[in-house]
Amino acid sequence: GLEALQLNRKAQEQERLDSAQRAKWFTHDRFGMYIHWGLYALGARHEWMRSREFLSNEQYDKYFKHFDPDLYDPELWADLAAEAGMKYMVVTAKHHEGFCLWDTKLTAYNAMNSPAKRDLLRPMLSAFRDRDIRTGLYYSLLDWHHPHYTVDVKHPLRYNEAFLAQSKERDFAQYVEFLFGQTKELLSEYGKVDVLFYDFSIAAEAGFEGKGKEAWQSERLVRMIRELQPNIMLNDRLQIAGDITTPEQYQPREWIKVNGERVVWEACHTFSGSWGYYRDEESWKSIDMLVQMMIDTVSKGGNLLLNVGPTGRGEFDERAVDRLKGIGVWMRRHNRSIYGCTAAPEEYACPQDCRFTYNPSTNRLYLHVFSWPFKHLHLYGFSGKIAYAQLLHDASEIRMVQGEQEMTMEAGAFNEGRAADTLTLELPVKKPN
Ligand code: FHN
Repeated sequence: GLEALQLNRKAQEQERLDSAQRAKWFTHDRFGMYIHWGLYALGARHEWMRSREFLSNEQYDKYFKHFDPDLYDPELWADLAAEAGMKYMVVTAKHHEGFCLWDTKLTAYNAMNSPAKRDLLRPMLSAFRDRDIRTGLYYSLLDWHHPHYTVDVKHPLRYNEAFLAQSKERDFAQYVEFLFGQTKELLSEYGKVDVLFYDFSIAAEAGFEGKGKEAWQSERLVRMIRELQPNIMLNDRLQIAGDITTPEQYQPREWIKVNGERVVWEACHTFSGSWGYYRDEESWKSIDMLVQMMIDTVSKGGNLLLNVGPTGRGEFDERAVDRLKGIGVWMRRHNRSIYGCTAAPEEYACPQDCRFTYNPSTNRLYLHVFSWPFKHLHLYGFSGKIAYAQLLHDASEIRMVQGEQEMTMEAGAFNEGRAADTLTLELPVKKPN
């Protein structure tokens, strides 16, 4: 009755406060490394290759039998993430293929039984933690290898009559218990996990009994997660409210709202279009585009999780290394316009081809000029306080014309980035938070 409703509303309000508290480091750090690594890296042609090519367990088994990442060096991976200015990481402990990077007791389909013969996850988490990079785990709800996972509309053998005939006795509830058990392993035996990224629940839409959260018993799963790691940042793909809203490979036009409220959100993107290593993929984003994507994300109050797909031998390929280092060149000069920053106060209308990021604690507004190298950039369109600002390329001065108040510019604030010239301005007045 009414009392239950009030209790529920109180519990929801408390959860909202808890979630905001959990998110403090996340919305400060802004920039993370996504890592997609599994047997598909040996196939070198996208992490969905098994589904796209309808490969049977036997056909796919050769990747398991030959997965020996002899050049794997997680210390180097963590160094590259640190150099790029990444403050957290999320790695695929298990992707759709079902292969597990860690020494799981719940399936033999794991790195211990491949030629790798070792737990690949544990040294990775410690290498990143040693560099003060927070650690997150991606776990796929889909599982193309598990004998009791449903044969959904994307399963590699969805058109294989013989396979379908023998798969009638699958018992999805047993798969869900497996999923609970593996989550328990990962959240009990691998130290403090800062992010848990479940990935999408197609089984429910495949005509499977129960829809979304019922199929996964998501409410019960989240209760277990919160008991094991109360402060973990949970994404929204269990189809119940999580701490992070996660658009995929697109840039929203503005700060994402749910029920009219701005939410904690994170865009995830690839360098090349493929999450898993894809040797022949050519559509690699430039450093400039990647930096501008990060600025655009923060200018809308979001985080960027940028993905690397290591090779089957355990290396970041040189195209990925090039981008990480290039982003690091810009971040070394301008990370103060990313860390601790968010969207600018709404009364500041950002001029065309620019972005604002804003640090509420220092009251600094960062003007990112994507359309440089115009010599004298006339910034129109500032609303309210500043009508017009003229930037001189050598940034020797910034002059305000018709502005009611003078903006001051930090010394050395304006230096050559590679992808976006960023001007640090001190707002004349402290904005109310
Ligand atoms: O199917 C997956 C895909 O392989 C990749 O893991 C991305 C990254 O978040 N998530 C799913 C596609 O939405």
